[in-house]
Amino acid sequence: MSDITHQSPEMAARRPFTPFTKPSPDPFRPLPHIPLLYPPSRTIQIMSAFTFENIVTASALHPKPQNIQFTYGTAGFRMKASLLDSIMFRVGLIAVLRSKKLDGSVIGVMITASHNPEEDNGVKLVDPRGEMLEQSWEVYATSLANAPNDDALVETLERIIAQNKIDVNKPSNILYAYDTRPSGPALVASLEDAIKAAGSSYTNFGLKTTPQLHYGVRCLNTQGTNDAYGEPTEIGYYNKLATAFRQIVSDKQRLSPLYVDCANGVGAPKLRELIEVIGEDIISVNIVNDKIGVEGALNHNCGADYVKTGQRLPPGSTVTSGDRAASFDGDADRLVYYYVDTDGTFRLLDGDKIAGLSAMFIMDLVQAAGVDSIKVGVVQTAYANGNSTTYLTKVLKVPVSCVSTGVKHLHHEAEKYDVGVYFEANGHGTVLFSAEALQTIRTAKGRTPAQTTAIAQLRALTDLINQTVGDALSDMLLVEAILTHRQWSLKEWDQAYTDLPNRLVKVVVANRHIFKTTNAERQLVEPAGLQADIDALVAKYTSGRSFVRASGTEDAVRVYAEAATRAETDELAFRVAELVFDKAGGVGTRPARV
Ligand code: NG1
Ligand code: ZN
Repeated sequence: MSDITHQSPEMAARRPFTPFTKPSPDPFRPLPHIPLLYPPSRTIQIMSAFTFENIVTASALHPKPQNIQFTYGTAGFRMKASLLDSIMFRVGLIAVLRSKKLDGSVIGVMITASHNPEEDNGVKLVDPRGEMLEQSWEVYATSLANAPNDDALVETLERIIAQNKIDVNKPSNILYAYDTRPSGPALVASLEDAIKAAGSSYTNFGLKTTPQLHYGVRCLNTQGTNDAYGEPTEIGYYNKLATAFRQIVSDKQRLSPLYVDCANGVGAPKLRELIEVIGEDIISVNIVNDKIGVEGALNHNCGADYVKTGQRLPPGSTVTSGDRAASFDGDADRLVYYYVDTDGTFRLLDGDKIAGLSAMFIMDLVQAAGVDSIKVGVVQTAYANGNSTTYLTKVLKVPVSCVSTGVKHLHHEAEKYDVGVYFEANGHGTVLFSAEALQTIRTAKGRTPAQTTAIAQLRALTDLINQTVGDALSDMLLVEAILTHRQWSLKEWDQAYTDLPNRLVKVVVANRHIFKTTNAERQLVEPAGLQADIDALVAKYTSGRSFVRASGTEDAVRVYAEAATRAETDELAFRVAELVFDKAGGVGTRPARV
C-alpha cells in the first residue's frame, strides 16, 4: 500500500513538510500470506482555505446521532463503530485546529479500539512529540463531538479558535493510521472528509500498530533537529529497533522460539515484518492468532486482555510446559508473557513483572556503566499487584509512584525520573529516558572494557525502547533482550516475587459518573459512605485490598480485589461488587460468583 499525500502547493511552500510518500524499500509492500485489507491509495492534491462554509457543507454528510453524549476518555472516543461517523469528522477538525495552533506541527490520528471487540472502533489524537493529546484539548474534542447541529458546530469551532488565538490561515498537517478492524475504511473516509474540508495537508500512514503511528508523528516533527527521533517510515521504525536489538544480544546465545499470540490483529503482520528485518538467525517467533481477515476473530478468545483478565491460556493454545509465550492486544500496544509450569499451572508475567524486570536490568546496567548519577523510578497504578510494589520498593529499592489509570498519567509521572519505567498491570507501558539521562549515556566514556560494553548497551536500549508510548513490539524485544542477557527462562524471571491472587469484576450501574475517587483512584469519595463499607469488608481478609472506579473506556464500574488466597480474593471481589451493585444503582443481573 502506498501513502496518500494531500498537500496544497501553497502550504508546502510555507513550511517544509516532507511526507513519506515513497520510502525505500517500500514499507507498505503486502506480505505474501496476508491479504491486503485496504485498496491501494492514490495521491490527491487539492488547494482550499479554511472556511466554515466548506466545513458545514461537508458536515451535512456526518450528522451527530441524537440523544448520545460523547466523551473523549482515557483512550479517546471509543464505542460501537456504527456510532462513530460524526465523531471521526469532528476529530478531523480538532486535529487540524491543533496542528494550526502548533504552527503546522504534525498531529496524529489513530483509528483503533485496542482490545475491544471487533464491532467497536475508536479514535485518538497524538500530539507532536508522539504523546497523548494535551488534556485541555480533550475538553474541546468532547464539546465539538457533542455539538447537536451545524450552528453549534460552528459556534464551538469559533470558541476554540478564539480561546486559543488560532490563526486558521496557518498550515496544518495530519498523519493518520488504522488497525485491522473492518469498520476502518469507512471511518477513514469520514476523517478525510473533515481534513479536506478544512483545507489541511495529510498523510495516510496506512495499516499500523498504534505505537507505530506515535513513532511516525514524533519522527516527522523532529526531522532535521538535534532531537531527531528516527526515519519517519515503517521500515525506519523496524530498522531502529532491529539495530538496537542486534547490538544488545550480539554475543549472547539466542533463546528458544517465543509463541506470540497477536490477537488476530495488526500486530501479526507487523511482527512478521519486524522479525524479517531483525533476522530469524537472531530471534525466532511462532506467530499464532494472525487471522486478520477473518470476521469476528479480532481479540476474540485471544490477546493480552483475554489472557490477563482471565489469567488463562487462549483456547486452542498449544503452549506446554517449557514453552515461552506472549500475547499482544488488538493494536499491539500491550504485551503480557506467560508459561505453563511443570505441574500444569498457568503463570502470567504481566505489566508489573515487565516493569520489575526492566527496572532491575536498567539499574544493573547503569551501575555497570559507571553512570550511577542516573536514577531509575517506577510508575504504577492502583491495579499493580501489591507484591510487585513490595518487590520494587523492598528488593530493588527503587522509588515507586502510583498514579491514576490512563497512559497519560503514567507517562507524565515517568518524565519526572531520569529513567522512568512505567507499566500498567495489563501490559501497557514503556521506559522513558530524560534529556539529561540521554546526554549522560551518549557522552559517557568507559574506564574499563566492562564499562564500555555497558554504556553501549544502555545506548542501544534508548533506541530499542519506544519513547513515545507503550509498544508491544518494542517491549517484547526489551524483554527478549534482558532474558537473553541473563539466559533466563520465564520461570527464572518469575522468581522475583509471587503475585497476590487478584480479581477484576465489572459492575454495570445506571450512572458510572457518580463514582468519584481520590488518592490515585484508590479510594471513593462518592457515593458517600461506600468507601467505609468497602474498608469494612477488606479488613476481614488477610493482605486484602480492594478499590472501585468508573471505567474510562466502558460504561461500567470496575472492582479490583487482591488477598492472600485465591478463595479469599474471589470472595472479596464479589462481595465488593455486590455492595456496589446494591448501593450504587446496579442494573441488569447482580454480579454472580464464577
Ligand atoms: P478503563 O476502562 O478506564 O479501566 C482500561 C484499562 C486501562 C487503560 C485503558 C486504555 C484496566 C483495569 N483498565 O481503562 O489501564 O489501558 O483501558 O486502554 O486495565
Ligand atoms: Zn491497545
